[in-house]
Amino acid sequence: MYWARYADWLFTTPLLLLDIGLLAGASQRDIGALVGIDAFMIVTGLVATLTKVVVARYAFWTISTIAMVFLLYYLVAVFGETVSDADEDTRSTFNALRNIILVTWAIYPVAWLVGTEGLALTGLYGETLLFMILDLVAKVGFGFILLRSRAIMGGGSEPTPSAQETAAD
Ligand SMILES: *C/C=C(C)/C=C/C=C(C)/C=C/C1=C(C)CCCC1(C)C
Repeated sequence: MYWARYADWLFTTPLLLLDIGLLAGASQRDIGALVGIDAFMIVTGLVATLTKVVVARYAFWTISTIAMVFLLYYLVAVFGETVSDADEDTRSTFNALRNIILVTWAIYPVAWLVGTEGLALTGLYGETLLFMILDLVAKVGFGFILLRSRAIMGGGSEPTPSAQETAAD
């Protein structure tokens, strides 16, 4: 059951990062770097889950969480810098997607910690529910914002007010 969760994340989280990276107009190199950190985070998280030695479990959890902090920082700093040249619609979509990632992803290590892999403050049921809600917001909420964006739906070619003025001149 744990395997399925981590296999899912290993494939779906890079897609989310690819989406926001392409939207931001980030370079292949920057997107690749972010996906690399992401894969490292998921794999070290899986090791934390599968390891029997308690100290090692928390050590790998810490390594994975540091990778996540690095990933989120990279997303804000590097992709944020790239998208600053984009039009307003793209920037506001980027900001909404970035905020969803910042808030939901940061809760995953906490959920691991309070769940059955960590301190077992929640039962298996509570933990499963928590991850389900997180996955739902992080993926469906994310997809919804992306679809609403004019930049993605091809409405971005509408002339902007300044372009119309120029045409009228
Ligand atoms: C759709 C699925 C998503 C967005 C999954 C995201 C998962 C994480 C951000 C997991 C992070 C973890 C750590 C930072 C520490 C170790 C345990 C993990 C793997 C739950």
